Amino acid sequence: MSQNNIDIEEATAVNGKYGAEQIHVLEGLEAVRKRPSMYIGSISGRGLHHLVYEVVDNSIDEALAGYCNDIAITIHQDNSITVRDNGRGIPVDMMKKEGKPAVEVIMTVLHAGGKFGDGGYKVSGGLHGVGVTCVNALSEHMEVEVRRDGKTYGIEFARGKTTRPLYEKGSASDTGTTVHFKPDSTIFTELVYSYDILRLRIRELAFLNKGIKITLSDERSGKSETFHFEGGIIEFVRFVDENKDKIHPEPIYIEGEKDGNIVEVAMQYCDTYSENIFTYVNNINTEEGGTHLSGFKKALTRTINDYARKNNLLKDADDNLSGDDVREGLTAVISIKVREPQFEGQTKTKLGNSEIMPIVDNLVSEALGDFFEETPAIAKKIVEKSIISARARMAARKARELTRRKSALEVSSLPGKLADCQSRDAAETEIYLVEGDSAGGSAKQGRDRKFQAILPLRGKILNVEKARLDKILSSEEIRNMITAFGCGIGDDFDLSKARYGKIIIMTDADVDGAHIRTLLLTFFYRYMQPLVKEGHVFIAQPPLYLVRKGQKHYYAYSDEELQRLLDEIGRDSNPYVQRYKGLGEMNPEQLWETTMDPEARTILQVQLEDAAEADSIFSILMGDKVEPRRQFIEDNARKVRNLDL
Ligand code: 0RA
Repeated sequence: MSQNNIDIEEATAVNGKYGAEQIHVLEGLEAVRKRPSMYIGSISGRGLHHLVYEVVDNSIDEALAGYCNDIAITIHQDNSITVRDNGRGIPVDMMKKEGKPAVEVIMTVLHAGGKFGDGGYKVSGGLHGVGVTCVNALSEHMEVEVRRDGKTYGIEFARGKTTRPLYEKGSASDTGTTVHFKPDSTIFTELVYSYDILRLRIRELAFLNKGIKITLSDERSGKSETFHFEGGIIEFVRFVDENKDKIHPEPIYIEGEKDGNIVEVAMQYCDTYSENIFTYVNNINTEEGGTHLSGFKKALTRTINDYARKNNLLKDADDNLSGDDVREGLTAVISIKVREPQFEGQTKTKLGNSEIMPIVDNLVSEALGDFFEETPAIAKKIVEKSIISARARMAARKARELTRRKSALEVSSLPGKLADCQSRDAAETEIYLVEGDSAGGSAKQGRDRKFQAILPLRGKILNVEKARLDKILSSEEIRNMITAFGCGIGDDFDLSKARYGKIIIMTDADVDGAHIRTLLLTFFYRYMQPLVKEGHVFIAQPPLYLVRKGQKHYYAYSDEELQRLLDEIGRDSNPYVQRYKGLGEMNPEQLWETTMDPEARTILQVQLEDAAEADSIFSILMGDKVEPRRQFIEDNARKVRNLDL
């Protein structure tokens, strides 16, 4: 209490006119509770997990300021969360104007955090950077423990309101902050934390902020992992490329600072065909790119062309290598820290600051130019790979122009195998990609032709992970999909042209079906990524069993459901159980009522939680190396039915 007594007179003095301020504070918290989605994006699982990120971001800020290197996150049995750090501890001294300790103001006044900041690279410039105050407002209960000046302090809140003012708990041998909160069950529709979702973001933060040790523990399962990367984004790139064959052994690393902007790039070329650039601003994934990405691309294209010309690897008569050519097989992580980021774009994940483009461009050109001069053997390999890519691209362009010219025409150019729907409103239309012609036939008869289109696929489609665009475009199954979807492919992809709102993969519930599904997902992920990112791709869930009893019939979609069903209808009556081996065993009516009727069916939406993780999974599943694939399948064998990307 001693600390709090200092300003007691002041506090009482201002308390009179304090009524108004106090009301203002409560209004702020009320606003958050009334419209939580405006502050944390959603009240579903996404928002629930976002609460943790908000709290962790504060500890990361403290680490970026150089005062903290150890953060521990714990999921408790009751799905409450503790975040503990070894920073300076939130200040507890009395604030004269507010008449309250700083920690209480920070936790209860919206945007108060900024006042205390020392001009660091606040993550709070970001998507929902509304800080820990919102987490407090949306928690049934929150306790903050501060270790500072040899003492431990505590303060408690419920739904954002102080329930126990700051008190002294005892002594402290270190400094730091511990925040414990339980999300409000009257606000959130989902209350169970996913270890795997938190893990992805925490690992990402550990990659992006080298040297910080971040531990995630789950008391529900006993699981615990520590992420700590001295190499930072170099290790990030190594991780993404873990199962690929590299063109050069070590990632190229570029680091620099200009006008207070910190730029870090790690990049590596592999013997693959896709391009993977992950960009971050103040630890926020800038999915829509922006000026930092543009600066990087400009620098890369120019530096490689300059080197190729200077060393006669490109002749006078040759065209310049294009951006796509020099990025084939490239994995890169660009992470920059900017004091006042401006975020633009549809999802506010595009960096708008124009001053950043030349900064990244100059830094990368210079560093990469030096690297090429110092390691000509690697430079030559990269140029040669780009030249091969340019040749393949030329061939692909011809094939693609054919496809595009065809798709420009109307119905007549649509694939013969496609049974199109009547509606042209993508908000209601869906296309089923069906394994095999016979199931395709049933689906065509069973569907609602008003809004459901059917495209049967014959057998396995081409593995796009192992082929270049020209070869990919020579595959008939793939061309059929491109024409049917109508939105192009790769750099030409345009989601607004999509002819269907939902793409539904319907394969048999067996190994071949799973393989076809993964092949399709790989193709969509690599060449039609917005389809996946914006949630347009779904997986149909056909039943596994048919159960007949007398005149009645039932379906079961899993083994557990079958057991439950049999318990319900009584086993002694000897119901007839049929296990479906494939979609082909269902007649059109059955297929409609179990798998295609929007009123009755379940479909799984494919979600992309983390692009780096997805890239790694696809290169494991579809790449050249057999051992990691075997290992992955073994590790995930039980999860396969719900493969999230
Ligand atoms: C305001 C000012 C200072 C530190 C913090 C806030 C702070 C906040 C959080 C939230 C979680 N962990 C945190 N650690 C620190 C600076 C304090 C000083 O100048 O000593």
